[in-house]
Amino acid sequence: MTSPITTTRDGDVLIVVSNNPPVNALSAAVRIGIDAAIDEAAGDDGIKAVVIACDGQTFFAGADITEFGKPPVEPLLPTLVDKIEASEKPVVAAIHGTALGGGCEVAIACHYRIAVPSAKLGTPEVKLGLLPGAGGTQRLPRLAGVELALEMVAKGDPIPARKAHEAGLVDRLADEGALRAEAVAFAREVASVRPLPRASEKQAKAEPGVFDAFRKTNARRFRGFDAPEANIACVEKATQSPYAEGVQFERESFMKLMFGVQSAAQRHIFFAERKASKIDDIPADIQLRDIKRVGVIGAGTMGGGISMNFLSAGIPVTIVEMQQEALDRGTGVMRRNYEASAAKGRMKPEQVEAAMGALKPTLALADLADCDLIIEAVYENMDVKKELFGKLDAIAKPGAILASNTSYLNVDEIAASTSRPQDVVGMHFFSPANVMKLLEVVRGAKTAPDVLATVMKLGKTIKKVAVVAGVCHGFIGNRMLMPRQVEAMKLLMEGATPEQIDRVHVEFGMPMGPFQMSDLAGVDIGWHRDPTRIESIRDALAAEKRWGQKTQAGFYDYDEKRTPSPSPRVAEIIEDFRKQTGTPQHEITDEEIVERTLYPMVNEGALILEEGMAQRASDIDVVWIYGYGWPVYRGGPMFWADTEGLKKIVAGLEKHGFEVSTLLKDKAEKGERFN
Ligand code: T1G
Repeated sequence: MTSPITTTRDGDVLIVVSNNPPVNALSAAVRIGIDAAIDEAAGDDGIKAVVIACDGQTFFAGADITEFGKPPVEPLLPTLVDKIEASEKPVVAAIHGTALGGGCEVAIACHYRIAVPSAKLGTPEVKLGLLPGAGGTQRLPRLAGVELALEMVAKGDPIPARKAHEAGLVDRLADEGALRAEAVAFAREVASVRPLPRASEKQAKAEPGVFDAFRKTNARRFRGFDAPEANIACVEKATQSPYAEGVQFERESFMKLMFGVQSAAQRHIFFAERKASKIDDIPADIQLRDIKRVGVIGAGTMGGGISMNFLSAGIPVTIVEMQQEALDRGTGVMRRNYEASAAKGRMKPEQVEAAMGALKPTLALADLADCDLIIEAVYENMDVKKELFGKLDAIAKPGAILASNTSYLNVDEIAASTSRPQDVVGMHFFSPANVMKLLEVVRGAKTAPDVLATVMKLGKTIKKVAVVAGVCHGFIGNRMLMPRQVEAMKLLMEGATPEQIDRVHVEFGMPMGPFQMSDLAGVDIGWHRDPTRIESIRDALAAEKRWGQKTQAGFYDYDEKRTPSPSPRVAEIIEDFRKQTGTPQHEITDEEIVERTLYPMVNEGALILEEGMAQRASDIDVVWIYGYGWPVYRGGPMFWADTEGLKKIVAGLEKHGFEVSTLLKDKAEKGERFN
């Protein structure tokens, strides 16, 4: 098999190039090739310097994650990077694209680094539940300083080459398109400079208290995760010990994380997110429809947020409202959102103008006639949606895709109100639509393959994580939310408090519990709006305008800063219902709350798989990570069930009288996993 590494000579400079698509992952073959090239340089007096570069979209984007868990193949990356640094001839890294993880570690083991301005350097291992395991936590603080090293390894976000250059992580910036030539010239320039600059020989100095201050500042962000603290401890070690000791500590810390559940969960989600974009029964090279202009109906919170996704991706939008006042309000909110992003430095002012300039507000539905995709975000009522789609059928051009943003209604029924059901699909955005990454793409019975593939690809274009869902009540996410909410209400009736149930969920790692979520979304959502009809605790709250945060009272009381506190009035309402219904009370443990609110979600997920409403268990995990904030270090409901053990899940469900799905029971009996 040909090596992905080739070497060529440019005079006295050896150029080592990796061609290992798609991201030049540092596979065994790449490592072996680089190792041989370093030997070649060492053994040839005619070679005075070395350049390491990559073909394709990027410099090495990290260790090859697909090799994790397999028998290691020499040379391991830590060995290789030390060998590069130990070279007696200068080695120059020529960086384009994203030098990430092991790729960044190769770069900082080189004596010099030259990069194009569009390049980025990063150590995202923490996002995989890991840490840079090839000397990165020891070289980075020595090369770029402790503060920047902490930001890079503990948060995992890449930095632009210019910032790296300012920090001394990159020695020189090259012109875009001239990287290879400038790298060779640079190598020739430094060929005889001695001593060779070796990061591991530098000192990493820290201001007193810098580590604890960093921990304190980021405590909320790191809550529940193992890897951030492990990264911080390694950088701290780099300021206290020589490189050899520090890298040993790093290695031990890396192995502990690698074999822990959290990293397995986070690596699972890394691949699951990418797998979700694939549609099993549609060829990847299917001809897609061209989406040049998008129409959005409704300029409310959802319609405005949906529109921003396309405008930010450079796709013009025609947005329709029924009243001028609502249209103006909606477009005003969009502008304010963009301006807020610009104020935070996330956008340039000219980008705000470009986005708003590509927006065409109108009161006329007929103005959607030139749109290639029309998304409705109107009132969540089947009759309203069917009437609207009937009108769209007459207005939209042939081949236009008609999408509903419904969060649980039957897309087939909506499609049937048109003469083109093959062009109808669901696009369920999560609120706020311009922020939440999840997009459930609901495949109708008659949705054409190219329509589905087009919308899934468009999801990636607008930086969403798109997941295919089947037509069922609530699709994937909301369908699994329902049993959780039903059981949470039952637990209230039987003796638990909203605070206890929410605490269990927050301690589990959720951003908030069921009742905090209700108060945020609105206790009155789906309420029949008749204050005299009180058939549940929720009706009683809604009847007293305890609609949640928006009325400073819901399941909790809220102060002007929306800080929640337990509500004596809610306790009374719950007590009244317990008495009225004569519900038997019992001491409810945290474990029972987990078994009765989280296990039924797994059961519903299994039913979703049984019915073919999701393509794969990992898609369900992706939905809950990106749509509801399930802690990524637990890998999603189905991955978590695997780690709990399906037998334990089945036993817990049966203990509480739930009917266990066939698929879940079968897998438990056979000792199988969902993922
Ligand atoms: N190893 C193996 N495959 C990888 C990979 C990697 N590091 N990175 C990406 N892929 C695959 C990915 O699964 C997909 O496959 C295809 O490449 C395109 O990826 C010792 C231990 C580089 C910014 O965490 O962030 O180094 O679905 O769709 O949008 O200290 O990929 O086509 O079959 O994401 O252009 C650290 C992870 C590893 C970087 C490109 N590195 N990758 O984004 O393409 S651990 C990372 C990314 C490590 C050392 C430690 C992104 C990207 P398929 P893509 P993209």
